[in-house]
Amino acid sequence: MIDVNALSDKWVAEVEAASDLAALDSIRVTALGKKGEITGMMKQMGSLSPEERKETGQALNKLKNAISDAIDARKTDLEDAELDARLAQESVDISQTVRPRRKGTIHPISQTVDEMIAILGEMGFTLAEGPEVEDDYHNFTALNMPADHPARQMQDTFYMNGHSGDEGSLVLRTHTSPVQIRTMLSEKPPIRIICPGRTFRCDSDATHTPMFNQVEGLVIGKDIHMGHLKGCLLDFLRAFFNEPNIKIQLRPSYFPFTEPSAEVDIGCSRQGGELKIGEGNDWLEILGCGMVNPRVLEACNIDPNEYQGFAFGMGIERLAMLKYGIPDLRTFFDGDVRWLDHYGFDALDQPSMVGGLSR
Ligand code: 2U9
Repeated sequence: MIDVNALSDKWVAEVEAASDLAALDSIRVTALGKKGEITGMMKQMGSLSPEERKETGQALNKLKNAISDAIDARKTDLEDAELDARLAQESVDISQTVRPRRKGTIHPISQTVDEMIAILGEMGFTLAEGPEVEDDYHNFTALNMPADHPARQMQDTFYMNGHSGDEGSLVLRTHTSPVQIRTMLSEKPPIRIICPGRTFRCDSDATHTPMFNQVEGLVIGKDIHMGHLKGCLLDFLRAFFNEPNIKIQLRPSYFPFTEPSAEVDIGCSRQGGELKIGEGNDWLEILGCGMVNPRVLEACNIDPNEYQGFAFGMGIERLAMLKYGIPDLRTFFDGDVRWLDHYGFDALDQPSMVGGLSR
């Protein structure tokens, strides 16, 4: 008679000692495979009497099940151990600090826009945005530049395919002013918005790039006058250059969308070829501004007898160059990582009026 318990103990001990999945499979084949020991014993049952066959069959089935169960249990253990080992080997220590040399930086344009938004936001302006592909009406006509106005030629416009000159035909916006037109058409005064964004002019030399960034501001309300405009710009420029005593002067100028119009200079010194903002007796042109032309208000269904407004516009690259001592405009668009390493900003250095504007 077969000693099931002894055989079971022998095979289960072998199974439990299997050190890996390959060894375990080899044990399975030796015991239960086609030519395996247990299979061989089953094959010999034909020579037994019916009673012996029944008893031996039951015993062998019990043995087979015991070995199979042991193999399954060991297989699960070995697979778990293998997975644990792989996970341990492939694990990444996410608590490891990033190597500073390989850190990305915030582009000076983004940083400067964020600073301007922080200052003007604190002063009560909200952000407005609009499309970079504009129609002729919002980019020109509504801004007091009808079809044959000479100022249109001065803007070096990129015309889109199929531009016909009528009000629906498309251009790349030459300024962010159409955003203000759209806001005035969709909202009632009082309005206090800033419009940062990309603008496009077909011009390329040492001081012009075909794409550049602007921030424009617009205030519409009752009894708004140039004193408000000058005070607003003075507060903004003092905060932006972190120079509480900065002086400004307004020189008469001309823009079709403002009347009167002015260019704004800030006080500076240019001793020994070095430019210093906020001191000295020289002047440096920094932005343009004016009172919104009544024709522009009328085009936006705002009664100029009831409401007035002021507007200003500035080039972001120019202000970033002055603030951060960046000598060449074209380097902003080169995408040179060495330049970004040098002039870029820490991602955590987010400008705010309480936390400071920049390092
Ligand atoms: C509306 C009405 C008036 C926006 C203005 C300027 C003056 C200006 C230039 C500065 C440097 C453009 O980037 S730059 O070349 N802009 O001088 N912009 S007033 O006046 C507006 C805008 C919108 C409805």
